[in-house]
Amino acid sequence: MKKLAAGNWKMNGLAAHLSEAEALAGAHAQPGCEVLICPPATLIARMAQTLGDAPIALGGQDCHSADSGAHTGDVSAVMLKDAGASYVILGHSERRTDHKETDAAVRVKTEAAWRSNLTAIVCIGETLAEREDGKTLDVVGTQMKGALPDGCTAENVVVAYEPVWAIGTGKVPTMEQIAEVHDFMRTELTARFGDAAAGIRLLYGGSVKPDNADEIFAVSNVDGALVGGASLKADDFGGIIGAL
Ligand code: G2H
Repeated sequence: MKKLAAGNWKMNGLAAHLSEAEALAGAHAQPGCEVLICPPATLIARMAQTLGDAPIALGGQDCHSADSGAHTGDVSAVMLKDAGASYVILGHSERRTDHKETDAAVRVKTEAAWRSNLTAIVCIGETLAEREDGKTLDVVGTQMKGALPDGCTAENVVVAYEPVWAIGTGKVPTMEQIAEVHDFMRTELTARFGDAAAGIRLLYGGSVKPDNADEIFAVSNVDGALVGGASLKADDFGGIIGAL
């Protein structure tokens, strides 16, 4: 399995920012792992040009469930593909909060991504209150059941565990807490998808930095990271890629 370092630029990135992607392309030469940048949709096509043949994949941060139509302000999976994307992040907790996205909505968006041959990175994770109530595995299991369609394979889906309380806060779960959830996720995937589950990559996301990437990547069933803030600077993201 190729490990994956995925950068989520969120709502950051103007044309001037393309130089960070260029710097990363110049520095990155890590066989055996895959590097992905998910910039704002406005930059995907230009970044595809900037990166040229560099071994860096591009992705969107959301897509609509329909392929086209009267949905002002939305972007479809077809459009992301057309712009040069091969991945799309779906169900990030910021979208669940800002746009009231449910697991059912994430599921139909995942199916839309598949119609366009995009790999869906489906995000799940508990809030602090849910963890303190001892409900973490219940929440994660429910989100996986609801958001993942039938037919998940190593090629069409990646699952990202992002505890909401660790996102952009600098707080990171203990390695035991990450292992507990990732082992549980693998077990759930195996129960539902059989042999295909072994190759589905499980990313950890939430305050991943160059100085904690080593220990996070050493945790069982962690197959890479979904990185927000630290993916905006080529040096930091390069450090995380180097730890894979
Ligand atoms: C979690 C993560 C990227 P950050 O949202 O998806 O962001 O690394 O800034 O916590």
